[in-house]
Amino acid sequence: MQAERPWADLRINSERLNNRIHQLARIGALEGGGVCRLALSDEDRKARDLVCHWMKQLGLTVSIDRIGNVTGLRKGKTDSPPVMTGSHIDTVATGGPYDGNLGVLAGLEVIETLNEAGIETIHPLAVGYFTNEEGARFAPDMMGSGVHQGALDLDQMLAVRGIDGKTVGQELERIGYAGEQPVGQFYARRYIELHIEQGPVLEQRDIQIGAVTGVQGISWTEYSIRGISNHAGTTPMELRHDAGYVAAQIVVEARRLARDMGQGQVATVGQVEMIPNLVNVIAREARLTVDLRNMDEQRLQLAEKRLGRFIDEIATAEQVEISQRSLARFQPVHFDPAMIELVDSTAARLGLSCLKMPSGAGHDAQMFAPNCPTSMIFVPSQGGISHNIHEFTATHQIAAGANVLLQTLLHCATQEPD
Ligand code: HGY
Ligand code: MN
Ligand code: MN
Repeated sequence: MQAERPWADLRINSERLNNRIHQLARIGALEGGGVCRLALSDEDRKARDLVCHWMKQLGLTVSIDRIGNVTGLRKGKTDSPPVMTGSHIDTVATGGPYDGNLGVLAGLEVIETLNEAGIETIHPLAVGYFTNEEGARFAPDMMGSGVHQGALDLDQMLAVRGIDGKTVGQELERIGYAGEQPVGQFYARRYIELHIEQGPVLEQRDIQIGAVTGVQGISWTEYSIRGISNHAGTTPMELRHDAGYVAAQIVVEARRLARDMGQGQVATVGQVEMIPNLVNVIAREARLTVDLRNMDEQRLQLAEKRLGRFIDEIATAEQVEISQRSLARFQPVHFDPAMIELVDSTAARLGLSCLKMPSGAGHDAQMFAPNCPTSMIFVPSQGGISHNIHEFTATHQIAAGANVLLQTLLHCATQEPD
């Protein structure tokens, strides 16, 4: 039986949370605004050091595992598996101050609020930040949390070579975050993550909180196209084997395919490079990435199949060679119904409007979902934009989300042991 909630009126300190968000955002700050803090970069190291410093200031026991995930643990009356929250502090190269960072810092704000109120919970609480959630420098994304929860293999991930040629293992050593803690053995009693929505839904519907029902499936593939470079002026069109032209065809087809399929199918070509990339040379090679996503696994597989067929056809027509490499492949994830209800009812109790909704973006929470009751709390993104230096969520919206996080974590951490 859930005892009365003596802490029902407890609230976070919004100003303190915002100060931390802006202090952390100064690490990797870009000239015109926004943040560039690629995983395992020097900026990531500085941010890691600062968050570890805050964790220690709050009396948390800090541990670092073998892929650099960092966990701050707050003791409870029992030493049962902790109720956990967290997210990531690495960003894409043109990121904002809230993606990932909000979830980690709101977790610390919850801890500080509980410390100030002198509240001891039955179950321990943990706040974590996970290595390389973005996957922008080293694919796949959700790498650290995937290893943490046993979904990805440690040695394989340490060997991953990034877009600049360095491996994850080398960079972890270089920045001093190759920890001792084993991976794949940390089980949380519950996992709840606060994150910006990064899409337009909450703002368009004027809703304050999202109770996240799951995460769509993700398929990242890199295509390497090999044609024949030749003179731009002397080579008749019918004699060309133009890798650049084939790459462009794939870009157009990815968009066309997604629009044709509808039902939530999305497709993105975010990276294209041509070699030798010169104005008067027919491209000998081209390399591009395709990101396909869908909440339905069957439809995601259909999109992969249709794109694959198209690519085979144009390779034959242009007489080029195309090889491919999977960079990430995660199935859609459904969160725990009771945890979704808890987020929804907590928002209602705080007088906040709430919408149950899936996540278009990948998150560390999806790696916990197979192992423990998990859900997420969304707050609106202004203009629905993210992975963009103009990413913005207002202070009052952040406070609303952090208070829902506070109350859901307290609910879970003060439940009588099963
Ligand atoms: O790609 C994603 O969905 C996340 O930002 N890593
Ligand atoms: Mn994120
Ligand atoms: Mn992101």
